[in-house]
Amino acid sequence: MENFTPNTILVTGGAGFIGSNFIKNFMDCNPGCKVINLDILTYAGNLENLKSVENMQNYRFIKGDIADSKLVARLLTEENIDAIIHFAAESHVDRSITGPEIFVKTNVLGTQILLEESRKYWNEGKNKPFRFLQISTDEVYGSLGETGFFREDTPLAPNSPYSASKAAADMLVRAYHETFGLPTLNTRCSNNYGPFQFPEKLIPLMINNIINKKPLPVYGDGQNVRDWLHVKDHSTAVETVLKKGKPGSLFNIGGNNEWKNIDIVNLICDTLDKKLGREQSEGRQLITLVKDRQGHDKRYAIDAAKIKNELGWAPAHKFQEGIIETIDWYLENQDWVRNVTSGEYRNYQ
Ligand code: NAD
Ligand code: TDX
Repeated sequence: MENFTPNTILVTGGAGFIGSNFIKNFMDCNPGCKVINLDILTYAGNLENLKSVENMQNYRFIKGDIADSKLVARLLTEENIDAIIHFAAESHVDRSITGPEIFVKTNVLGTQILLEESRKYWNEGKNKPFRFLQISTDEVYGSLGETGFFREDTPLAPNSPYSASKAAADMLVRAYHETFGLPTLNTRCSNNYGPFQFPEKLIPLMINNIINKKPLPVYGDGQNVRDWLHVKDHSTAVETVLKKGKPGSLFNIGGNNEWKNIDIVNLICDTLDKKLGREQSEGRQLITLVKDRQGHDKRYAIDAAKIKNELGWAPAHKFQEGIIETIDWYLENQDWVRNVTSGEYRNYQ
């Protein structure tokens, strides 16, 4: 199949963890493509993440809301956009339990507005080559038992307000393809790790707390399983789907890398004990089993055979190396961590 080669892409949520990693990797590999980054800069969006590209000719940042239909319509036309890569979302499960409304507003309504403006723009452009790529998550499938994997045909069974909002968005993407023929793509990735992840998520939270000798809150019995993928591998998978995926198709993305939460936390503790020259097991003594997350999914595991067989994508990062590099990145970027945990970064963006 012929590759889709965009000249200009609109990335939403490009100041967040995965979006910013994607933009940097994509611009490295596609120097001829212009990247427009639309991000409202919530607590999770940080322009510090994009320092290395901010002055490049082929990069433009716009502070704005994906739910602002006029702004989206203007950007699509003004920049002659060929593809939208839609990362923008409220992304933290715990926040969706204490405050679900913004998840519906951003993840469902925001996605619908982007789809609607894309449809109008694509129709006006006499159906020029265009892609709408929805970045979704394995959490839409719900929870697995001890065995089995999520495949693309696994029924959706979201258990948190976050995953329900992502599932609703996926269904709208599907509907815009089926009803209007909009050339959509949809990816569902497993848990990402790597640099620039906000320290509310498991891995950066544990690293940060160990460094600062604070308790390590492990939910329930710590036996829940997640399938971890390096954020750079997620980026290459998204780029592959964008360029080679058939419109209307859906791809799972995963690293075949399952870990119990407690084993990851132990690994981070032991690694940091050595790196910080602390006594053996000093880190592990900080582990505190706390009340379980409500509706806590037991196990996620992705079957990524489709993207491998159809598009030839496979992860390049080995977890044992990627996690050490990630720990090193947090050790070397304590200013970044201090800024985001104090909220200071919000004063100058
Ligand atoms: P993140 O929370 O780090 O970043 C989200 C970004 O979206 C932020 O920069 C924020 O400012 C922006 N944003 C939020 N609301 C917006 C709005 N109304 N308009 C414009 N921008 C807005 O999230 P992340 O971890 O980078 O996740 C990115 C995407 O990938 C999400 O769609 C998420 O569901 C999906 N995903 C994440 C993971 C993971 O492990 N983190 C795994 C699979 C899929
Ligand atoms: O303090 C904690 N203690 C703990 O035990 C935190 C923050 C998490 N956990 C557990 C809950 C999960 O089983 O660790 C696991 C990972 O938690 P998160 O980092 O919050 O990720 P998760 O809930 O699995 O969701 C992530 O992966 C899928 C992302 O946040 C989503 O955006 C993505 O869609």
